[in-house]
Amino acid sequence: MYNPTIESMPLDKLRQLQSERLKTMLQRMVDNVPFYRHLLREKGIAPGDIKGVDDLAKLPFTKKSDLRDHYPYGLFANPMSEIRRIHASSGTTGKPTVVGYTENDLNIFDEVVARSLVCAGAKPGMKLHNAYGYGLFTGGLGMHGGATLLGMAVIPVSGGMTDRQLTILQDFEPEVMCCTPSYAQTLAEECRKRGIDPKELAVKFAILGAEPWTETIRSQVEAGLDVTATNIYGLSEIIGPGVSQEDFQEKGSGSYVWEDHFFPEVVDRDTGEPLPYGQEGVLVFTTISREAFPLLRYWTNDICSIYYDANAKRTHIKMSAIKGRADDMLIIRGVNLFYTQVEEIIDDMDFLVPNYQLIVTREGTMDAVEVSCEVGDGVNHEDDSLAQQLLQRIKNTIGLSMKISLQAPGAIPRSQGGKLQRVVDRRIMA
Ligand code: DLL
Repeated sequence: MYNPTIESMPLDKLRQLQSERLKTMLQRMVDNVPFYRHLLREKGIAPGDIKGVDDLAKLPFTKKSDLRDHYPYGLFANPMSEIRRIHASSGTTGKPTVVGYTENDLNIFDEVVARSLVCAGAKPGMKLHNAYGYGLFTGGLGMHGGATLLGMAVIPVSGGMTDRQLTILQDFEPEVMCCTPSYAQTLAEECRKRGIDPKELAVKFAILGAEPWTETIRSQVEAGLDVTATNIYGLSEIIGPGVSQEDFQEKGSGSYVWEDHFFPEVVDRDTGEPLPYGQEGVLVFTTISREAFPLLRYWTNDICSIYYDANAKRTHIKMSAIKGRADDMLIIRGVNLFYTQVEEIIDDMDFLVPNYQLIVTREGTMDAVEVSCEVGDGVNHEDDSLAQQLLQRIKNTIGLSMKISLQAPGAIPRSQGGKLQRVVDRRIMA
């Protein structure tokens, strides 16, 4: 553990700490952020009405549209003279979401990333191959700061330039690497193509996040790079990477949410009502200790569940892997569809590998999905019986008929360093 006092704090103490932090934050919001001052006044809520985190459900949500409406700095709670860094996440449409950090916020960012690194298997003295993009994206600089605080030597490779990444992995001998899971797939595949024996690489741990991924991708990356791969989750609005992290010795049981800083709730996608632990819904965060960019019940749009794990080393709550984003959910002939549902089926079929795309088109008034997926080495992609098997399985499991187009190995675009687009939406063009 990086900070045992906090990471294994008894739950009643943790609730007290969270409640104190929430009350302080609410007062700061009302004092310094006109948007929240008006919002709470409109709802008839004074900061004093909120006694602690148990009262959170009385408070309104903050949505991405609120951030856009106050672009770029309208929700900052500190004057610019106290801001030390600005990051932004590029939306698929329109202006980016801009977030600010005070010095104290950056210290918290470093600490939660340092905790996450230890959770993933990293130790002081190790080298981190950091292949998250450096720049406005929080991944590169976020991991960098945490690793520096932990006492690691950071190799700031950033994303892309796969040849150079492989040379660095071979020659600089980093024990830990971090990048998106789809880019880790690319690196694993390139090692195989070039005859690089992963056992000869020093790298032991891979910290993967910034996009949804599945157990099959984990197996593929772990075998292809000879690493233990864990999940890191985060979003720029809340801080960046390091909102939650999976422990390398508790793989598959979910990721610890650093809830002394980021208070999580899971709510019903339609009604906004908080859901019981273990039930899947929209993940919502309240940033109880952020200074420059405090957010009340921020609607992340990410779909998962949260739960306490009695067998866990730490006391903090865990979250399941993200199934998808509510705004990425496709509604095809009335059926809700996340691309990860198709991925799970692909994972289950021996003759396929999880290199795939879903292509959404409109035929007349109906939306249709084509699954374009690679077959494994040595499998004939033109064998129609294989396409039929996949079609049938999707029909039986999801209840939808999809066009299947099996591809030869290597045909589907790979991640060139960043997040990979799994869904190609051609409806707008149609
Ligand atoms: O992706 C921060 C990050 C950097 C996380 C590096 C992990 C590693 P944004 O660009 O603001 O920030 O995108 C945030 O990415 O709301 C999720 O939809 C998705 N996401 C992030 N981590 C995961 C993950 C960074 N582990 C959005 N699994 C979030 C699934 C993830 N989705």
